[in-house]
Amino acid sequence: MDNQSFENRMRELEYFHNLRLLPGAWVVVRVDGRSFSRFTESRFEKPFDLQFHQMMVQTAQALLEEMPGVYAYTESDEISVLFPPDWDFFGRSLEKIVSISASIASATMTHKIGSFVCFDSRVWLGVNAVQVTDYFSWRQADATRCALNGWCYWTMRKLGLTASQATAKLDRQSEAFKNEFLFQNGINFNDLPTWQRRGIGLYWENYIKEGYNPINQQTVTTQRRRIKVDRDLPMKEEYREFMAQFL
Ligand SMILES: Nc1nc2c(ncn2[C@@H]2O[C@H](COP(=O)(O)OP(=O)(O)O)[C@@H](O)[C@H]2O)c(=O)[nH]1
Ligand SMILES: [Mg+2]
Repeated sequence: MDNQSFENRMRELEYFHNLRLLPGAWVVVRVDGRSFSRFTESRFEKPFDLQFHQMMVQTAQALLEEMPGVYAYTESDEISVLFPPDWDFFGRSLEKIVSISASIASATMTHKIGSFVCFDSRVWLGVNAVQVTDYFSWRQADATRCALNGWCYWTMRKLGLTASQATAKLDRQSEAFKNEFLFQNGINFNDLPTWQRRGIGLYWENYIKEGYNPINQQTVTTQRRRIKVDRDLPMKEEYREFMAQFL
């Protein structure tokens, strides 16, 4: 067997390497922290820790810049990044996209948090703008549901219930029950910070940068791009309308 056929035979066994994302489809890459509850429980404020979420925002920013995407959304320990239909990162190779996104997220968060953490990554495909809007509404609804549940769970724990008692008490309970439980304990869910209830969005914005030209001693202005971190996202129908600017 010559070297070339040996080379080819070995390459053929990189079986999934030729998988490409559907041309012309919208792409969302979602990374999720692996077993984050294991270390967040002892190291961070519960149910929400501002510092932890600032590190998630920095990780989302790294993904938005490096890949590069048009919109990123983070809630809990996950980040979704949206890419347009003509996005051509590594020729839309699935293996490259999931491995590089997981690497960027893991490296950034490890650096920020100061201990080893990792993320998994997956790809979601949308064939039109409505599906993309549905996707982000879905993740936002998950954020709201988890925030309500998390606040109830940790309020119960602080009242002395064990993990299994609190879980059992919340099992299959309605939203109204959970809101009322919090209210009885001095927490108005709707008054909690917006970022906890709706998640955080990141997107590019243009701004005017002023400079000084020492040669002709004049002020010059240039248009630049930077990432805006939006901790005050709208919700439900308004969020769907807000998403239209990226689609
Ligand atoms: N203490 C704390 N934990 C958080 C915060 N945000 C997310 N988490 C944790 O991240 C977990 C995310 O859920 P999931 O991905 O299903 O859990 P995993 O499999 O352990 O990563 C939550 O259950 C929380 O334990 C936060 O602000 N504070
Ligand atoms: Mg996780």
